[in-house]
Amino acid sequence: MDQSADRIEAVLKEERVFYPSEDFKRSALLAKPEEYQALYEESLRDPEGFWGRFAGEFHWFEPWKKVLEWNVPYAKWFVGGKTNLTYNALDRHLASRRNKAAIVFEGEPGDSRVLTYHDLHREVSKFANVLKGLGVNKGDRVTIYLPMIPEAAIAMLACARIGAIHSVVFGGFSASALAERINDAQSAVLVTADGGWRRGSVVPLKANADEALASTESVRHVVVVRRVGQEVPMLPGRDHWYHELMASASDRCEAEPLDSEHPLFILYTSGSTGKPKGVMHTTAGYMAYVALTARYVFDLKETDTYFCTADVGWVTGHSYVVYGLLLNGATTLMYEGAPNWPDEGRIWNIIDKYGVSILYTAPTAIRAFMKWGEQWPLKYRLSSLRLLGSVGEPINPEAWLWYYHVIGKGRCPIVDTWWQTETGGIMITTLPGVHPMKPGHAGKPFFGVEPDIVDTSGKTITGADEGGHLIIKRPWPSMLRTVWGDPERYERQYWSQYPGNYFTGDGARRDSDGYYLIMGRVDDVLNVSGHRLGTMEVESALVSHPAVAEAAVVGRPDPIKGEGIVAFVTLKAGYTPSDALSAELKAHVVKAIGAIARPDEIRFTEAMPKTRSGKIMRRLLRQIAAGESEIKGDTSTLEDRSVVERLKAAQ
Ligand code: 6R9
Repeated sequence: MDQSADRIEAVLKEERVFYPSEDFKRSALLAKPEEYQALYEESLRDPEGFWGRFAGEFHWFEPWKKVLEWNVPYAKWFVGGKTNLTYNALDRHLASRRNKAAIVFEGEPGDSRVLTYHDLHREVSKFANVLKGLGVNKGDRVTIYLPMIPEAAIAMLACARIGAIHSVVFGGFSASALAERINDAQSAVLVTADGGWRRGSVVPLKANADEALASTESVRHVVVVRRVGQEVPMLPGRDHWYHELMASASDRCEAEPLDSEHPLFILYTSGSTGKPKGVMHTTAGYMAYVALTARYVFDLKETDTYFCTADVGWVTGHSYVVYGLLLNGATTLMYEGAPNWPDEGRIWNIIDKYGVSILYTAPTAIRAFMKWGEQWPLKYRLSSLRLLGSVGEPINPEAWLWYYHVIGKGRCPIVDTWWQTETGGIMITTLPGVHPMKPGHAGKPFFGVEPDIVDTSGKTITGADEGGHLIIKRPWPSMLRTVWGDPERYERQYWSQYPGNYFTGDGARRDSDGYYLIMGRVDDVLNVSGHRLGTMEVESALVSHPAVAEAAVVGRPDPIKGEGIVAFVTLKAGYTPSDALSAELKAHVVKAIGAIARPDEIRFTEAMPKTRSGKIMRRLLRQIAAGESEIKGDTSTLEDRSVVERLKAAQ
């Protein structure tokens, strides 16, 4: 197989199409385009019938009276119903899956635990009683600041069991970011750990928590999980060891019947302004949507072992490490640490060790794997894999093809899933047994999702392959309900630009087959001499050059062209920056896309400023590219500040 020819061709034309194998289709839950089409059409024609039918699979304490009530921009799903997400994710499975693995855990140091549905049900019930014992009531907020350990899922589920609202804060966030989120949610309880493992060192979670708590007032109790075994100060009366509280907690706690629209969680995400938004999701609609998407997008089978590398601190971890999988009675694998610890083969080692059948990861990770080299995955047995997924950012065809060939060995379909914290679940993707795949294209809308591409006046763009704003034209069950404590921001941010439609903030194009290609955040779309150009398209071109490991392209104000293109580039080992290489890369982009995409400047850098979830912070690069001396806006999600300092110093 000639991969490099694949790559170049895909970037130049993006016309290659890959089909799911007959083997995959034979056992797929959905394998016929007509089936998808019929279900999709039904979901738009009769959303109440469609969603009512699927939600009917769940246990309800009281049936709903109406499937959907839509008062723009406020939706209520399964109005009047009472249910409990954990009843459906745990209790419901005890009869048939009691001793099936619910969570398989691999710690960074190599320790391992398996929790069956029976175990998880018991632990969640106990921790729910612990929370009650600490005075947590229905509707109270609980902040969870934990490593990727089973207790994170247990704490989330325990909240959901009693109707407390969890706010998970990624363990990589700093004390001040944690404090800001605790204050915004006014959390009554904080669940944390003595620390977590990351590249062999301890992340001092309890120390960060203590620092955060110095500037918060709402937290009455702190529960501390012992993970790393380090001495940490415990404040009498406020701080409690998890294992001590659990030792005396009853393992019986009935799931609380909750209104369909009872808040389930708040999750903070960066917006265009400095202050993170508390995206709020509710119970029943979220439950129905994440369960159905997990089932069909990942083609879940009883025998699957599913591994998503996202942290529970992000929405992907909420919906597709924990909730969507457990609702389907599946086995979900949690890994605590870094993908390159103790070496660059760790992810492949885990897949081999547990016989993982579905892998869901992010393009940024895939590009890191590429950079580390094929020798790592080649060392392990990956034959258990049958399906691959990608999420979080546009995947460049080169990474897609590497994933497909080197990891999937050309056997495994790839689902490139577009969605957002705000959407709760996957919105645009191919279904693995149904749709041909086009590298770089996310694909088709999921059931119940009606996207459109519009120009800034809100008019539908009908031409194929013409860029515009991606909007969603009707409510779907797992859409955010509000921004916590700021309904005005909710209305302004998502519903004011195209009244009656949800504005995603992303740019996209639709091809003649109805496949969506996500171009990136609208603020990442360049307008060069009146031509619309996705930063990602230029980046794809750059990374298809053998010297380039990663590229981030931003616009820079230009008096003549409107915007000029600055490309930040990291090189693969063995290459050094030079004027000649810079010229070569520019020519390479021109060859891949056209002269309009020629970067005005290539800036070589050793590292990109990234969020802790691995997204390149282009907002910062734009400011650096524009030569601004002060970096403005929220930098609390930045993984390594020194990267920005070095980039500025290199001006
Ligand atoms: C799930 C998640 C949302 C933003 C979104 C878009 C980008 C996510 C993508 C993708 C292209 C995909 N994004 N998935 N872009 N293709 N498959 O990542 O949520 O952290 O809120 O980010 O990520 O720009 O608007 P979140």
